[in-house]
Amino acid sequence: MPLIRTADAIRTMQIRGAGRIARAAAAALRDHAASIESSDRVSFIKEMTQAGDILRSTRPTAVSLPNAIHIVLRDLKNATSADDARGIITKNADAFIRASEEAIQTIAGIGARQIGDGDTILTHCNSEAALACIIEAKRQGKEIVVFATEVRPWNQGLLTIEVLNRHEIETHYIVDSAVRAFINDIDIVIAGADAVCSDGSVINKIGTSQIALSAHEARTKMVFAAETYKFAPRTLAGYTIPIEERPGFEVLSDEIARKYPFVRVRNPVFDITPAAYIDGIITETGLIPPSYAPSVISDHLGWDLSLIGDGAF
Ligand code: RUB
Repeated sequence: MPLIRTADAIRTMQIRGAGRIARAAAAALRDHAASIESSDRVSFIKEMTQAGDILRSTRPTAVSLPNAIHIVLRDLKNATSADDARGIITKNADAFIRASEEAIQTIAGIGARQIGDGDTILTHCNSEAALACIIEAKRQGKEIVVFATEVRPWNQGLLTIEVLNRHEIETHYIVDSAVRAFINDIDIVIAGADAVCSDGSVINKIGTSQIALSAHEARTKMVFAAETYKFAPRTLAGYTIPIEERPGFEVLSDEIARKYPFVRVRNPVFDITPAAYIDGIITETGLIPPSYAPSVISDHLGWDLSLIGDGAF
């Protein structure tokens, strides 16, 4: 898919979910690099940097997106020619996509061990990492039941129940506000992540933090499934992650909204679950407590404060 079309598809949420967004961006950069005719090294690198900026500006919250762009473009300064730079991008993009898919498989194995035979699991939004854990538990022969939320206003829960149904997993579909009514029936909550911050908090689909609060109150285990490219280096330097707020018409049609000129719809699409409400984060490097987030950023991803400037992410 051409770069501009990928950027549009991410912006309009035809491509959505932090992992899929990251892989689509990596593939778009690789394909864009192949399509550039210039043989001039400097203009090639300039054009690829602009391409990265276009993709980065599509959605602000999922850190997997800037992380993927950084990984694909990071070695360009060492390129000796435009052809060399193209080769580096292809290699980095393919390696990132492969590593992302492998990470989800590893997470599935670790996450499935968190799920007991006979367990009832709650999941929110549509996370391929969280679903991979549930599907793997089912594959291992565990008898499981899943509660899946509706996820207003985009109804990503419909995508989730399609996947669960395809894997013949018994599922209860509930409105978001019914979570607390059912929380005592739940053994474990498994959600995905758009960003993991250095203080161990996790940013995910709006409503996740309310679920975490309910789970905490009910002493129900709450874990997140997150590949390490969802950890946010900038948060180590004190930067915060912007929470995307989408247009009001996604919640209330313009036709109704026009009748109420004093009413303003607010539509933040992510929220922050504090570390205190998180029992564990399942990554491809293992099941870790939220307090390990800084070490994932510095030891595993290789970031330190000197590398995190205003120009970085
Ligand atoms: C998707 C969402 C998902 C995370 C993790 O939000 O919040 O839970 O991105 O997903 P949106 P995954 O639909 O607004 O993109 O595990 O697939 O990366």
